[in-house]
Amino acid sequence: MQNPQSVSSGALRRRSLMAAGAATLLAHSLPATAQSKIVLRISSPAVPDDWHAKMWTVFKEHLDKSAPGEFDVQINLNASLFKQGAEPAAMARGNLELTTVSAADIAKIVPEFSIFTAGYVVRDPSQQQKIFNGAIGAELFRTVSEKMDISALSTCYLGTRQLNLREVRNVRTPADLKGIKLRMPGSKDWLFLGEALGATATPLAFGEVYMGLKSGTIDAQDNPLPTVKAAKFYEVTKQIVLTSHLVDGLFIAISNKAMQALSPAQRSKLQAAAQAAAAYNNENRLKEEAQLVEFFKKEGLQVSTPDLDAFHKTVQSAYQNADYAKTWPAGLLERINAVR
Ligand code: KDO
Repeated sequence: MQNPQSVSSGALRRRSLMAAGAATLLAHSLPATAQSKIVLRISSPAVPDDWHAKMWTVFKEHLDKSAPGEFDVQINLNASLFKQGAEPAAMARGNLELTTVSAADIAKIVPEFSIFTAGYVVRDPSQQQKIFNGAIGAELFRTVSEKMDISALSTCYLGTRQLNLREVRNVRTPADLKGIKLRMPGSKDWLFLGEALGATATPLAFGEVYMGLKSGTIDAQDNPLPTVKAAKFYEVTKQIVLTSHLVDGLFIAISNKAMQALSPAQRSKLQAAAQAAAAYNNENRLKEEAQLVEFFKKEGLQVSTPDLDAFHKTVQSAYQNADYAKTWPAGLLERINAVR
């Protein structure tokens, strides 16, 4: 009988080769769920109740149906995996596969994208979809892919940004916001917008806004109405001023490395899932946005409409007079305006 301790190294190699072969055979005969799946890690600062958070479940379910057992979609909300704005860098390092990237995040690396962070440029959600699903989007997303190594899969309407104040104030024109500490997300494009609106822009991460409003370290924040509801900012504020200063969007994006690892069939399934997720977000958000003024009034908030001409003029001239607009490619603003 052979002493197990004295097996030759050749025999050991043969045994481990046989074991590896058996494992491969087993893997091919096992149901797909037991095999290793392609992990898709998603990170978003969105709160679970917001449409651009819920849409990730639509994405996951869509993929589970079209490619059963092929993907392991991991949804991380509330900035629990990466902090807001850190997602593109995490994707570049290979630590994250998917996220929703904002125009401001893109503009940090692709300066011409900052045109979409400027107040009163995009007119409405339908124009926004046409811009990004048309020739302008195709050109800009090519540059984004080259410079950021990520691919935009679909465009989500985040909503139209409005001002939301802790205390009621008579806001007719940007001058009435003088001295107001307006929280903005923490990058230069956002801060420029806050200042252009007439306020004192203060950077703060999304996850800290509720407490900032509650404690009074900030006087106001800006976000689309569905987010004001989902993140419960209405609980700690008394007024909404309908400035409609930014028709905001987010792009579902995947790292090129993750995309390239997929088969052509998997790529098209992923693309379809991202389209379905964005469509779910867009439809529900638009519907809810149209109903929310009534909701906030019932919650006791004052909802007012300022002198929109004054806001348009002041904000637009702030951009024209700044060096800022010089980073926008010649003719891009005119091309955007021509999209109907
Ligand atoms: C925000 O921080 O106000 C903002 O609305 C900015 C967006 O670009 C996006 O990051 C969004 O937060 C988050 O998805 C949370 O809703």
